[in-house]
Amino acid sequence: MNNLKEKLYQKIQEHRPRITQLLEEHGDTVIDNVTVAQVIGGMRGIKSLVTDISYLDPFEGIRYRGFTLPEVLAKLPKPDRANMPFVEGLYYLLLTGEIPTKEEVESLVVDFKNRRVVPRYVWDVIDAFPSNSHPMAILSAAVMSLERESHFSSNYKNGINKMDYWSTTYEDATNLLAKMPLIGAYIYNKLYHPEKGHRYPDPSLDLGGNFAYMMGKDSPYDDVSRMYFIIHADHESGNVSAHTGHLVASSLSDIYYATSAMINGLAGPLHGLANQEVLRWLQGLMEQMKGEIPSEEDLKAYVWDTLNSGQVIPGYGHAVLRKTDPRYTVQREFCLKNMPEDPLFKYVDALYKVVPDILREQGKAKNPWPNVDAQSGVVQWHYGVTQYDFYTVLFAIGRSFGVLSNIIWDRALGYPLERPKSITTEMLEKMVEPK
Ligand code: CMX
Repeated sequence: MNNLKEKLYQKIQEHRPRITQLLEEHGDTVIDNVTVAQVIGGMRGIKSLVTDISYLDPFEGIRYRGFTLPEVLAKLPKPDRANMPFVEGLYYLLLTGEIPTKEEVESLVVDFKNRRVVPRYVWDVIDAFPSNSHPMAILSAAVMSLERESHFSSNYKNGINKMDYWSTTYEDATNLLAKMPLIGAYIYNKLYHPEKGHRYPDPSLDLGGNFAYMMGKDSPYDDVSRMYFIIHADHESGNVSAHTGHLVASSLSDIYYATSAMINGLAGPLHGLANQEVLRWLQGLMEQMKGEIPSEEDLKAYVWDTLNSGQVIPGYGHAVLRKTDPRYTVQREFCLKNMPEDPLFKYVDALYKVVPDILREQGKAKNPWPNVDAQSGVVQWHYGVTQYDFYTVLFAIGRSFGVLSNIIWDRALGYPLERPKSITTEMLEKMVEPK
């Protein structure tokens, strides 16, 4: 066993009795009530999932294993001359709850490199897609095609012990995570730069650095990639992508099925696709302005036009958050430091000053503040990734770290098949009838 796997095993052994004790001693204790509005309204806020990987406070935003994003970015070891940490180190933190030493991360970086060879048939699957396909559809299919590599599935057929499910799931998850950036870069080059061809990985580089290299991007795009993958990694368990991954894996489908499914959920415009929607919306504003700098009145009119035509303002609002998303703030700070004069960034910043008041005045959105997607595309655009259909692929690579860490722990703690109860509208009506 490698460093990380050994540490993880130790953590799993320590954690298992806590779940057993909760179930044996408090299995019938009520911890939440459910209202009609929650049942009809997408199960908002019902406490019905357990995860120790991350927790989302409505006012503070996400914490990974108890650490805020600025703490994660400050504490995790960084490659030499980089300003953002190793993504591999984040995986260590998500799985174990501990900040790794630089040596521990460097050994994990080597392990990731050894796992990143992508079988030829995956390139063939990608190449078979028409060039006007959405990159998320291609990514999902590419991940799915790897299913035949699953150690969990082949071991399950041979009657593996339940207590060891986590071990083969760890192998599958780490193998897939090491390959995902290569698959993402291949899709990017195939769709948008077919003339340049495929770049082979650089064996000297970490995951984020190699992704930038394979995308054909110079520094600081390596740091942009590290930052991007880290801040998108997890947002507790109830969001569509994380929940889909958990749900599918709960039937003991292997992580290739589960990851492909979570990618499909992320591809919706109310979730991961919002970052491409933001760019489309900003482009519309820029076209309307014909090169002129918009006044505050122009911006307000554009926002109201969007709302009055029955559309949402992309990049604003959130199902849980009730403040500005710290993932937005991390990227804003990056922009202020590295690209303060970028025209799109200036638009985003100017909109930040008018959108929250307008959403409050409209009175529908529970959270008028920006979420992660309001900034993400702007950073990518600045560094030449202007094909905004691709942005959700970057989100998916990052999100896989959280989803897969969760699934490994689900297997370790023996979480069962997910099976909530549904009822009919008539039953609901009867339940609320005055007695
Ligand atoms: N612009 C306009 N209206 C908005 C809005 C926005 N940005 N955010 C919410 N609303 C509206 C909703 O559409 C809803 O309207 P109806 O009552 O007519 O259906 C009402 O306000 C209440 O919604 P809510 O409870 O505040 O928000 P939800 O939990 O239902 O939805 C979200 C959350 C993110 C889907 C929603 O805020 C939205 O559509 N935002 C724009 C898309 C976006 O940025 N998505 C990215 C989310 C980030 C992530 O994936 O992590």
